[in-house]
Amino acid sequence: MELGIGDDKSVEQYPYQQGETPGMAQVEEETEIPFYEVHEIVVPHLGHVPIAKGDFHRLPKKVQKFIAYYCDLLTPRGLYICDGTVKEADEVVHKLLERGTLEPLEKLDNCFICRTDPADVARVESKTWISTKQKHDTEPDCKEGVNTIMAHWRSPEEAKKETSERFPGCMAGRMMYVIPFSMGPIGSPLAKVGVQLTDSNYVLLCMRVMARVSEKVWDALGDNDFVKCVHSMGCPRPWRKKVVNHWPCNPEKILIAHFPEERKVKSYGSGYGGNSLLGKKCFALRIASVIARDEGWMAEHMLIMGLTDPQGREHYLAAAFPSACGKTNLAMIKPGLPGWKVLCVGDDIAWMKFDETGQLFGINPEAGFFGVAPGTNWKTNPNAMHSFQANTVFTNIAKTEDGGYYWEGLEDELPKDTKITTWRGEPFKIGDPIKAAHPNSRFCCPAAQCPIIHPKWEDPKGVPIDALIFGGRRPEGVPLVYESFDWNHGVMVGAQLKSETTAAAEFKGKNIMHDPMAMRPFMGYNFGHYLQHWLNLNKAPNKVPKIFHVNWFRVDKEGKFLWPGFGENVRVLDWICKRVRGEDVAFKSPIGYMPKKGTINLEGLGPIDWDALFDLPREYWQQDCKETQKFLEDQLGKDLPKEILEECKKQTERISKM
Ligand code: GTP
Ligand code: SPV
Ligand code: MN
Repeated sequence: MELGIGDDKSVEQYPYQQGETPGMAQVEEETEIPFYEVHEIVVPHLGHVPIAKGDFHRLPKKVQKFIAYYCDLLTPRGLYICDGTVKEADEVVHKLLERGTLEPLEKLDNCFICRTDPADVARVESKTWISTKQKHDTEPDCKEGVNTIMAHWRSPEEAKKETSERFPGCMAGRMMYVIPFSMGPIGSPLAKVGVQLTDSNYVLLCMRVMARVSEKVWDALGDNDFVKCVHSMGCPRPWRKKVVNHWPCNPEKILIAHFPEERKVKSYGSGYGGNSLLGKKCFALRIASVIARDEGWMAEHMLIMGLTDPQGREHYLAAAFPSACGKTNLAMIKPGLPGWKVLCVGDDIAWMKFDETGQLFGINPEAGFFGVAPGTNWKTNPNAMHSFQANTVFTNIAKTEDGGYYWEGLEDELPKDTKITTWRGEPFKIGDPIKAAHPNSRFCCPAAQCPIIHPKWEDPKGVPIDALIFGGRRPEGVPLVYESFDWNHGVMVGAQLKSETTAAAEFKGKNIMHDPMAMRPFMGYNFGHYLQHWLNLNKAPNKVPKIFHVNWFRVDKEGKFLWPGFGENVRVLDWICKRVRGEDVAFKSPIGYMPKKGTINLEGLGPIDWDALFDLPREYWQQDCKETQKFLEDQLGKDLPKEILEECKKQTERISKM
């Protein structure tokens, strides 16, 4: 039989309906399964799963067992062991173009648009959960009647029930792709290996960009353990539901399940971003945060950048902002001040560890950017624009008649009469009242294409982190920047992080939501234990960095941003670097050290209302402190570290004296 990687013809040979595969429940994942013949895996109870590509017997034994188990359970029509090469990507692209899943962007080099089923456009937080033997390992001891907003727990029994309603037979008639990947430079002491099984070749294309997919991963792995990632679109053949946009998915049954004790992720029903590129949020944050706790390091939702001032002094900063709050933008800003240089190490996730001298080092575990498209233009983020002119997969953006990209934010960079097709395929002209691109449309491009990628971005040791920054979208009350008094206060500042909701998840409307440490959707374990882990890091010989809070999004009475943002944010980073060097540019306020008037360089900016940017409305902060403390007490109950409660009380006290 010819095994095309995307052909739809071989359906009849796979008569099993979902859940009907005979006998599969009798096979345990870790049992020894006999293998013979080079080109077939023989799985008891199923028969032969032909191999379309790759040498199964070359794989580490643990990987062979993992694959064999899931071949048996998921019943794919063939196995495709990926090597991560350009040739492989070209082959997959060709198939996806043929099928209509991808459309070329003729104006660019090797760039494509994918339009998903409009029912599958963002992370689905309500279907994302974590299963551990003990509930308390995942969920804090909330106050009675309160539900946790952080990690959501399922018992092993419930998890088993929910996964076994979905996974058996779910790849019938589809190819199973085996993706070996490294989060972090292959072989770095800070890197970790994962293997993802998926029935989506779009996911394969994006994984190849976002993680390091290569045969070298097998050698780096050897006989060690790896993070097991299983992903299916949940549309076994024959599939009798309507497929929209050549994007088979199963939105009613979406499930993103994490098993940190087994270092495993199982994702079903969605092909979008954080739901399906399992190396990203699922592994590099949820599973990795657990590994980090066990091994004494940190897995955080942070960008990393190197900032060099006109005197040639370089500082490395790591910043945690919730989804769609400006990480990608800040990570690669074009500084609005002459003589400054920004180099990007990572735009979304940081893995950080104190070395034996006590210096914190960080790596970017990813290899690409999965960035928000709307709002990105040659003015706001030219470095991102340069990064996605080639070898990029765009998802849910609009297309111009001449084969270019379009989204909200590019109005001024194209002729007004440009003919555009929206992400839903409708005709569109600039100024029309509908949105051309989905608000969560994304570009997925290699980080190496960023013109300001840091020469050390793949340094196996990482880069030395000098400061940690938290921030969110806070339209009122919160100043442009302040510095925490010390580590414990800084951890409290992170724990009280809030932001307006965004399009990156399924929430509707704009509300201010708590997003502690920018980790609310990405926590892998008990949030109280996580805060304690942070607090515990402040011990000899560790030299903990200073912690700051920024807010680019404060508005005036008309709702206009008070701060120009983007490249001008370097002026705030300049102040932060001064503080890192211990310069006397701050005064003590009730919420932390704030800039002395005039110590942020505003030269050439035009009118800036300093007083409005730094005002601390007393009532607002009284209310905020009360609300924050209640939030933490409700959410964490007995798990609220006493140091954090203490910091809340001290802050309330300081504010009452304002
Ligand atoms: P995720 O990738 O979802 O985690 O988002 P992110 O944190 O990387 O956010 P990103 O940099 O993509 O920015 C999200 C949106 O915020 C975009 O529409 C940006 O144009 C806008 N934005 C980013 N930085 C600024 C800023 O300094 N000021 C203002 N006003 N908007 C900004
Ligand atoms: C986010 O939502 O924070 C993202 C997009 O970066 S996703 O990868 O879908 O999680
Ligand atoms: Mn981003």
